[in-house]
Amino acid sequence: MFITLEGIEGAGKSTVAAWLCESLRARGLTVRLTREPGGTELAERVRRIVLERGREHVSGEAETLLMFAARAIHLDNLVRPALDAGEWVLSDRFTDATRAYQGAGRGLDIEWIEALAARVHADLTPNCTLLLDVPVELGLKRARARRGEDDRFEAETQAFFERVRAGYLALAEREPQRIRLIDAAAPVAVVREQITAALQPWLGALEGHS
Ligand code: Z5A
Repeated sequence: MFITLEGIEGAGKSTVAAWLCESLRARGLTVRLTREPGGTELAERVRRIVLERGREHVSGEAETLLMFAARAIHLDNLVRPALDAGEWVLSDRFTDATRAYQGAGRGLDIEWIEALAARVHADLTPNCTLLLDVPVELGLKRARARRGEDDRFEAETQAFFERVRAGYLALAEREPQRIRLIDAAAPVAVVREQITAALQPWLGALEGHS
């Protein structure tokens, strides 16, 4: 079972990821909690490169290729081996983030992004993607209340995050079976209830087997 969490910054992905991981483990599942870009030692090094605000210009194309480089390393060294071993993998972001940030946000050619996705993981699509949706103003307010220095994405404009959010919502409309829309402006307890309900088809099947 491959579950991904998506949303703009400050949507609450990390908060939900830690709770969901514990709650799945409490059901006796072996769960690997990971994130993108990153997740393995080498992919985390690529993450630092792609997020840092250096002096050199990083084009949208370079950014996209770095995301897929980190992803290919992450898939080979963590995600595929864990799934092959029967574990559940819970990833804070995956390729929908590239579609939303580099595609909708930066305006890069979506067909090029899909071609890279097909090349890197034609064999793998998340079973379920939880899209934590919040109005941009609320997400940015939550994120800004918490962090230190801005990385390259955190320094982006509100208009950029509006395009990213709209990109995510369009993906959810296109793939409603896989991408479950969660109202993440709600209190944490209500967000958790929505997630438990979204995962019920899989959790119910587990209970049926126990
Ligand atoms: N990126 C990309 O461009 N392309 C790609 O392909 C990939 C990524 C994979 C790093 O991602 C950047 O990489 C990201 C997109 C880009 N940049 N941005 N933006 P990241 O996931 O590591 O970074 P992030 O999105 O900035 O994470 P975040 O700001 O930590 O957001 P979050 O994990 O969704 O939020 P949180 O830390 O769980 O919660 C934020 C605060 O809100 C915190 O104080 C919580 O206690 C609070 N919170 C959470 N939920 C609630 C509720 N329900 N009510 C009230 N308060 C809450």
